Amino acid sequence: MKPISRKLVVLALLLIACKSSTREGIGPVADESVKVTEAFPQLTFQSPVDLTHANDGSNRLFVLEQEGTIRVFDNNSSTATSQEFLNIKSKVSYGGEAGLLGLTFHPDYKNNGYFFLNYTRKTGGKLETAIVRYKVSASNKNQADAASETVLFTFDQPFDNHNGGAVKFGKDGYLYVSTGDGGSWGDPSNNGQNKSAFLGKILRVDVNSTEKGNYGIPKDNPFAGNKEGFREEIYAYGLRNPWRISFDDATNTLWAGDVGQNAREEIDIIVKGGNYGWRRKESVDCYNPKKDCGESGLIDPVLDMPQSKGEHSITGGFVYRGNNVPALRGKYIFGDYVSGRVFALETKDGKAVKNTILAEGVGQISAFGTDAANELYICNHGTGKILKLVRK
Ligand SMILES: [Ca+2]
Ligand SMILES: [Ca+2]
Repeated sequence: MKPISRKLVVLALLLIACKSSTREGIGPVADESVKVTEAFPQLTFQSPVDLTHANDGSNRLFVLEQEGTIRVFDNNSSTATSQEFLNIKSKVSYGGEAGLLGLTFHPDYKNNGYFFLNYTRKTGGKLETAIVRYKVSASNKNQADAASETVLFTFDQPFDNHNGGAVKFGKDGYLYVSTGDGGSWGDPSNNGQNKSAFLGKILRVDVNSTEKGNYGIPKDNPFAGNKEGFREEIYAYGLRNPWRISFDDATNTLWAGDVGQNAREEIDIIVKGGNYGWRRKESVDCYNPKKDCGESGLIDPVLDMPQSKGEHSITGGFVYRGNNVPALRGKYIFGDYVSGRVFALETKDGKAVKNTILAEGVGQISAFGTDAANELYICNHGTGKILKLVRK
């Protein structure tokens, strides 16, 4: 064989390899420029599942403990103590994937003191998700008024697992809520595709309206005013367990990590009215039915991750818009609860172009969160430590 034709053979083999690797997802490749370190070495939390700030200029952080407490502390690496902001353990049904799962502050928290929670509880012996509003104490900014609970809405949870759990405000001022498919295995009731169910969805409501009691339906929700019995709260559907979601305000993009069944994990960009496939598809594969699952109209993930590479429970993160680690700016930083890896996903026009492993052995990554300066933090569910990415 002449050298030139040998080169062509190598090139052809490379092209075949690239083509098949597309089926196996993008990358990932390693990055050696950053490392994970403890953000608040003196603080330890009990099963942290969310971290956020109040956008009130106070430079405090709030950490959600799954059993039913919110703790508040000064955002300073030398902080030695945190205070209990709210304790609703007596209301919360806790264990496995259930508990106090999501916290977000009203965009006008500074003036109205409102914040919102997503938690599981038992009413009449039956598990349900409650989306509620609380208010800060009038006299102590580090203490919520425990008697101020106002229920926006609730919906049944047929099984303990797949409760979704996130609550986030968009730039439109509406509250977005992620719900899981209700649980068990394989979405037995097909909740993801059932537009009459709250389960397996991203919901969107107007917390400043009283049209439905303590909230309203944005007029441009996909099923607002429908006569077919569809839930008017639905913003997008066909999700399995979008445990963590986030907004990238710079591009007004809603990101979700949707936890897979037993073959594939996925990262989605959520658009209004979108159908993300579950249970017809698990990420890029037909799931139920196993073939001819009616793929037209279903939105595939931005990033597909086969579980064979080690990821088994994806934890959605944030597009990094902070200053401390310039190399990460504009990249979607996310992780996996089981593999303990942290990734940086680069996209162009809504398509994945590169996925990088930033760190390994980070532990049980339950959530990512940001402070008022858009710096990023990682919750380690197992050790209770809050971590951050820094330049090496
Ligand atoms: Ca459930
Ligand atoms: Ca999907």
